[in-house]
Amino acid sequence: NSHEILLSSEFQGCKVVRFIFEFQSKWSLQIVVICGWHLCCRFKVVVGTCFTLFLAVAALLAAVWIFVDSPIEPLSFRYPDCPSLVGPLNLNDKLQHAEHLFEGKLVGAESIATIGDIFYTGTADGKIIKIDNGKLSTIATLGTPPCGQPEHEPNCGRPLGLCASALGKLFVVDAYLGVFEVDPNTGETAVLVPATLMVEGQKFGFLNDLTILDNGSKIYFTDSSSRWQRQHNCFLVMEGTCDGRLLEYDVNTKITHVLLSGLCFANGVELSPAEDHILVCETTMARIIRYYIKGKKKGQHEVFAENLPGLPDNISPSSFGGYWVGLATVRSREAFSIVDLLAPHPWLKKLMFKVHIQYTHSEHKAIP
Ligand SMILES: *[C@@H]1O[C@H](CO)[C@@H](O)[C@H](O)[C@H]1NC(C)=O
Ligand SMILES: [Ca+2]
Repeated sequence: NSHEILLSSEFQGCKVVRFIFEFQSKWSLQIVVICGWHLCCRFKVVVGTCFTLFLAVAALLAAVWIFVDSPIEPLSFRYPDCPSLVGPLNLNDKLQHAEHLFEGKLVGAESIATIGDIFYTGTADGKIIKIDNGKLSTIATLGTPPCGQPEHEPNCGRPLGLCASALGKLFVVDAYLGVFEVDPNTGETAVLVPATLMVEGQKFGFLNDLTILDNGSKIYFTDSSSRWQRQHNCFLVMEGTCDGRLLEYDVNTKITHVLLSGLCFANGVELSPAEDHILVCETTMARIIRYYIKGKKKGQHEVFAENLPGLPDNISPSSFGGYWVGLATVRSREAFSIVDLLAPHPWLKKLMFKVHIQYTHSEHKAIP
C-alpha cells in the first residue's frame, strides 16, 4: 500500500526533485532533493536559498533525531535482488478491465468466503456482510461501537479472514477480537479462540487469516505479530519484527497449539488441495512458507516461494491448481522499491518514523 510519486521541476536553474511516499493514504513523507548543485551556484541568491533550505532541513532532522523517541526498533536485513518483471511477471493491464462491484459500499473488504452462491466478507467498520444475488446485508458485528475510524478498530473489531467449511459453516478471524464461528443464516456468533488467550506464553496482537480442514476438525490461523496491531501494520513491516505465528485450533478438544513461530508478519494462510500442507504468507520477507501437516515431513517447514515481486497478503487456491496471492507494494528491478532500499538502513527507518511521530503528534506505540 505504499507508493511513490516523483516530481521534478526547474527552480531558477535549480533542479528540485520531490519524492512523496504515501503509506496507507494516512500519512506521507516528502523528501526534497536539490540536484545540480553547481548549477545553483552560478546564482548567488539561489545558492543562498538552496543552502539555507539545506541547513534548515538538516537542523530540523537533527533535532527530531535527538529529541523524538523512535516508535520502532528495526534490525538491518537485506532482501535478495528484486525480481525483474519479465516473462510471466511482465506487466499487463488485465485487472484494469475488471468489473467493479459494490464500489464504495464494501470498504476494506479483505477476504471472501462462499457458501453455494452466497458470498461473505468483512468490512473496515467491523461488519460481516452477506452478498446474496447482488444484495448486501449485515449478518453480524463482533465488537462494540463506535466504528468507522482506524482508532476504533480495537473495540469495533476488524474481521480480516473469512472461511467457509465444506459443511457450510462460516468462520471468521477478527484482527483484534479472536476466532469466531458465525451462523451464515442467523448471524449468531460464538467465540472459539478469544484474542485474550495466551498460547504457549505469547499473546495475540494482530490475528489475520484462517483456513479449515474439509471435515471441519481443525482450523489453522495466523497471528501477524504480538507487538504490533493491525492499525500499525506499516510499523510491523518497517520494523521487520519476526514474532508472527501459525496456529492450529482443534474443534473437538478446543485446544490451540503453535505450529510455527518467529514468522515475519504471518499473513494469508491456505491448505493445499490434498490437505497435506499449509501455505503461509510471510509479508515482510516477500515469501511464502510451506508447513507439512501430514506424511513423512509432518511438522517440518520450508520456503515455498521467495523473492516475490511484492509483499504477499492473502492467498487462495485458483481453479487451475495454483494459488492467487495478493501483493501489497511492488518489488521490481525496473522500479524503485522502498522496502528494499530501507531494509539495510535501520537508522533511516528510525529517522522517518521519528519525523512521522513528530509531524502527526500521534500516539503510535507497540503493545507492551
Ligand atoms: C478429518 O481430517 C483429518 C485430516 O485429513 C483427519 O486427520 C481426521 O481424522 C478427520 N476427522 C474426522 C472426524 O473425520
Ligand atoms: Ca491478510
